[in-house]
Amino acid sequence: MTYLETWRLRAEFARRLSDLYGTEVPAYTTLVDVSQRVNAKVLSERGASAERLGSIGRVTAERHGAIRVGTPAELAQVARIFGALGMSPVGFYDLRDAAPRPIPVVSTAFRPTAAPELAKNPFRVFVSLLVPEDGRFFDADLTRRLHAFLSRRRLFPDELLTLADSAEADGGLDTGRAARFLDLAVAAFALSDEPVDRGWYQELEAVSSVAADIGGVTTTHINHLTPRVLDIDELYREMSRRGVEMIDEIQGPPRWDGPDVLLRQTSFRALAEPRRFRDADGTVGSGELRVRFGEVEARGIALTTAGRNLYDALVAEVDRRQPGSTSPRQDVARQVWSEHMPRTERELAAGDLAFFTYEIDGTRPLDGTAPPAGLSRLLAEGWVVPRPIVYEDFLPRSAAGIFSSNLTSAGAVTDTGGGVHRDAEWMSAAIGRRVQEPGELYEAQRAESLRQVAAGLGLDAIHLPGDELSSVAGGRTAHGGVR
Ligand code: OOG
Ligand code: NI
Repeated sequence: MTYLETWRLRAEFARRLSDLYGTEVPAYTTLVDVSQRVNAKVLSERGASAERLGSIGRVTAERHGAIRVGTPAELAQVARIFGALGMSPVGFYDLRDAAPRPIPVVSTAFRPTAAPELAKNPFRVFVSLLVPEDGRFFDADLTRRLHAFLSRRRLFPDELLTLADSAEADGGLDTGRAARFLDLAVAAFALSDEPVDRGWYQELEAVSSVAADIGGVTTTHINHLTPRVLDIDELYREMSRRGVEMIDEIQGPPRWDGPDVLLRQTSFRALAEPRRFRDADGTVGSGELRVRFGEVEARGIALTTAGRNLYDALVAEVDRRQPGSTSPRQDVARQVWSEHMPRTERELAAGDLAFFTYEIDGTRPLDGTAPPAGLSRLLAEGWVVPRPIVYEDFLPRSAAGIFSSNLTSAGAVTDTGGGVHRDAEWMSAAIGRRVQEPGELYEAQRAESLRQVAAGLGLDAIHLPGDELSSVAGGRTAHGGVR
C-alpha cells in the first residue's frame, strides 16, 4: 500500500489508539476480550439477526473515544485532526445543567456521517470543551487564571496539524507521511509524564474533577475508549464475575424483548494511575490520579423526533415511579416500556418513531395492484421492507451519568453566578465547521432510500405516516412528502 485514504487513516488511528490505551489501562484489554467473547456468543446463538444493526466486522472494530479540551482554539485544532480522518462534528450536548451532577463542559461528537464510511469504520470521539467563563462554576479570578493557563499550553504540534490539513485536502496521505501523521496523532492523546502542579490541580478539583482533568494539566489524553457489545447485560455480569467493579447500572433504555433503540452504556470506575506532581516548593514527587475509566456500549435504532419524545416521556415516567419502588431502575423501566413502547420494528416504522431505510420487497407476488403512495400502506401491504438505521450518536443523560460516576470530588456549583449561553451555533463558530444535527443525517438517509423506492415503484413521492394522517384530516399532503 503506497497511499492511505481517509477511511484507512481512521481505521489505523483507532487501532493504534486502542493498542496505546491497552498498554496504559490494562483493564481495557480485559474489557475488549470480554466484549469479543460476548459478541461471538451472540453471533453463534442468534445467527444473522445478530448482525441486523451492523456486521460483526464493523462491531468488532467499533470504538468511541472521549477527550476533553480547554479552549475553542484547541477544539478547532482537534477538528482538523479528526477532519483528516473523515470525522466531522455532530450533535451538541450541554452538560452544565445535567443530572445527577452538572459538569462544566459542552460537547460534540466527531464521526463519519455517510453510511458507506460508517460501514467501513465508524470510529467516533466524544469531545468536551471546558467553559471557564461559566460563573456558576468559576469565579472571575479563577476564570482569568484558567484562561491564562490554557493560553500558554500547546496540545498539538504544528507538524501534526499541517499533515492533518493536507490529508483532509487530498483525501489521504502517502505511506511515509501517513506513518508520521499517525505517530504524532496517537502521541498527542497519550498520558503525559509532565509533572502536574499539585496546588493548581487541587484548586480546580474542588470545583470539578473534570475541570482539573482539563485545565489542571498541560496536555490532553484519551479519557476512555469504548468497545461495542451485542449483549451488554451479559458483559456486565461477566465483568463483575471477573472482579471488575462496575457502576450501579446500565444507562439508557432497559433490556426488554422489543427492538433495541438508541444507546445503552455502562462503565467501571476510574483506575488510579501514577502521575508526577510538582509541589509549591518546586520538588517533583509521585502521586496518583483517578481520571480514566472503562466503558462499553450497545447500540440500537435511531429514533425520529416523535420517537425521541416518546423515549423522553418514558424516562420521565420511570423517574416518577422509581422513588416509590423497591425494584432496580431497569426493572421499572422494563415495565414502563412494555406498557408504551412498540414491540416490533414494523410498528416503530409505521408509527414514524424510528429511522429505517426501505427497499422494495422483491418477493411480493405481482398481483396487478398499483402501489399506494403512503409508507404505512406500503409496509402493511408488503411492498417494502424496513432496515434499521443505527443510532450513531450519544445521549446527554447517559453522558452525564458516565461523567458523574467517575468523579473524585463532589464539586462546587452555585446558582448565583451567571451561566453563559452556549449552543450548536456557538460551537460551529468556535470550530469553524458546522455542527450537524444527528436527526438531519438520519432523515437524509431515509429520504434517499424512499426516493429510490419511489422511483422503482413508479411513484412521484412517498408520504411518511405523519403526513398521511394530516392529509386524511384535510392537511398538507405534499408537505413533508419525500420526493
Ligand atoms: C465523556 C463522557 C461521555 C459517553 O459515552 O456518553 C461519554 C467524558 O468522560 O469525557 O463518553
Ligand atoms: Ni463514552
